[in-house]
Amino acid sequence: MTNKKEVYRRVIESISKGEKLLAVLIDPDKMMLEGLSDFMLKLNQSVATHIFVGGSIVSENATEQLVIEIKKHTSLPIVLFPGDVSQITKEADALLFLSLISGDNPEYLIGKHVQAVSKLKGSNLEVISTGYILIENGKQTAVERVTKTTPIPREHVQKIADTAKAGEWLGMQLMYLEAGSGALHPVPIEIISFVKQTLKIPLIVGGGIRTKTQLENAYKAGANLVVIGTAFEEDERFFDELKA
Ligand code: 1GP
Repeated sequence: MTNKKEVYRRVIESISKGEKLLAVLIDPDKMMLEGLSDFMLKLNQSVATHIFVGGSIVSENATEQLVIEIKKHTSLPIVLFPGDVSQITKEADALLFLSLISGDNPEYLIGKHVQAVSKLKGSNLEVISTGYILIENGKQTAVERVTKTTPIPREHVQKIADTAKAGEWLGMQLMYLEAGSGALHPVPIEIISFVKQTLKIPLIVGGGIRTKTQLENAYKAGANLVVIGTAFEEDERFFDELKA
């Protein structure tokens, strides 16, 4: 059965029209359900186009409960961005089926994926194969700790671009350049534009983006979709700043 939101097809369509996409990342471990309706009110009035749900360490069932609640407040597509198989829930619209291709931990290249299959079979979730590249940002991030992988140094631009291209040639549908949640430095614009030149698939960029200028710079450099979590978590007025 086709998922009615057709998330990937619409991403491609938006990009072909020159639109820039913004995903608000909601971490089930940090978002209190009591605060959700106010947060969603702001989100719905903002320029956000997608809601990503996920985190590095999330307690069992928290993701499903949160997605059910979010759905009551929005018609935006809800996309799982899971740190672990336990975060997969059929309540969402789509799933980023992430391969951590910057690292060499087989669990995050194929192991978790195999475990996920029994949860995905029979669900209506749209599965979107996504290459995930962790780039060093100045401090250790949760992804690094949890996955026990080393990010690619920022100065290894060619290696980052080659990793992205290899992912595309392996058939991945999206490529995600990640500095890590709460990163000190977002992915540098030079890296975004260099990677973008080599890729045909859409480019996602996230981690450490806290200002409208950083967001615009990421788009100018070639990001098709930007993911922001911490800046909204820390201050919901950031939703209004982006409109101004
Ligand atoms: C993390 O890229 C996302 O996986 C978003 O990062 O929380 O720093 O915005 P921030």
